[in-house]
Amino acid sequence: MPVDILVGLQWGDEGKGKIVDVLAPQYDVVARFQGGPNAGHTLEFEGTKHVLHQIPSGIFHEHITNIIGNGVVLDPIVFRTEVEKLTARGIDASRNLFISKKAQLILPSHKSLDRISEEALGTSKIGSTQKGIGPAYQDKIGRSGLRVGDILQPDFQERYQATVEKHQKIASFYQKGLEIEELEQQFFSAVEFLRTFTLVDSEYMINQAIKEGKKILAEGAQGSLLDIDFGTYPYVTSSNTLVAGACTGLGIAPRHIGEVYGIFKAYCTRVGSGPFPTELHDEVGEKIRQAGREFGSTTGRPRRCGWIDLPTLKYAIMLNGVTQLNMMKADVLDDFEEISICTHYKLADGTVTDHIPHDLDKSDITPVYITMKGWGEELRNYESYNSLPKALLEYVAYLEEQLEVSVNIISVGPDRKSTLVK
Ligand code: 2SA
Ligand code: MG
Repeated sequence: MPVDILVGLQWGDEGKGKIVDVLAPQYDVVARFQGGPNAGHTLEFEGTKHVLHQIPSGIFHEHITNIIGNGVVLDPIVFRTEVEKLTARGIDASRNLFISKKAQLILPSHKSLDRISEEALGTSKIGSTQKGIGPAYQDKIGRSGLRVGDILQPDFQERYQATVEKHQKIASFYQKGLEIEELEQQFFSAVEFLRTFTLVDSEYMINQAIKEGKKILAEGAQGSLLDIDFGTYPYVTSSNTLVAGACTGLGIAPRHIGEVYGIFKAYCTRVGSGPFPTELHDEVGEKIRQAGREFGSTTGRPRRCGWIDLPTLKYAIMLNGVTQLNMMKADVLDDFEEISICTHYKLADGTVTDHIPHDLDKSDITPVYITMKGWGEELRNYESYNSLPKALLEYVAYLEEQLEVSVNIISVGPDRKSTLVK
């Protein structure tokens, strides 16, 4: 049985958590392959809102095996809080959650270094979530990271100390001290808590599941334009958010990949710094932010808002090999007379292109738009895809023609039932 992969096609917050939740019941396994507590997957059902950061979105279904893969950076303190929040809602995460021994640990000093290095960048800061993601992946690639499996070793404490000493030196390079005293105690108590979970060689587990014909869904975090290689570098996260990341982040061979779900919003948002060609700095942007409740689920930061951007969407679809598209939050545009779509970029020298310049962060580009009529009515109560207002179906048909992939799901509201399938 092939492994299906779900990825965000923009800068994160496309509504991946909601789609995973809708798709989850069909799967036996849901796995996270990259990122860590910088993710915030919001699921809404039965009138309550749940935000998951590191735990896969299949956790609400008892029959699903949830795996935190080797490509993830795991913060034990955040993990503990997440598990406890689930427990308070009557969900025992330990029954169906497995964690790779090869996942990297985020230490309190990584979080401190994240803050210190962002501060040092001043106005050119990345706008990171300050969860320690960058420093933890630096240690992974620098071959000095501590992994989840290390907590089972007798020398864990010593290795921890040696790592913190190294981090201390980095901090002093910035003429700062690490601020970790308060967190250290919490960290070690959370590590004890983590030990009570099932730590596994998840690559064996996943490949065994493939062999047994189990249905597996790999759940991406952040978005394609935040990918360390292909995103809007340096304003990116520190992992491969693309489909390729699922291969290395779980130990899946490319030939096992099946369906690739590409999730995007009917408009576009971004948190943190970095280029965003279609960003709206006016009241239209503000209207989208309010209607879409566009505030970060991890940090609460207001998200930057703008129109949909076809050049970046085409790029993300190409890099991921998307087989079907899911369009989220269409209802946010209910109240707009006209909707704009960026089809191309006009470069400083007058060239019109739909390719993404490698130096998007420095280039002076002007989006080229077409406009379409809005539907001007509330979508929330629609119950079937084909009965949706004509103007919306025309908008979607235009996207399908340009993107050359079918839009199989349109989401018209936050609830599970507002997810309309073609
Ligand atoms: P980091 O913390 O090192 O990964 O930050 C690097 C850049 O990546 C962006 N980033 C995100 N963008 C959108 N959503 C993310 N997750 C949270 C959510 C965000 C939140 O799902 O709501 O609550 O603010 C996410 N994670 C990382 C980040 O803004 C930097 O631009
Ligand atoms: Mg999010």
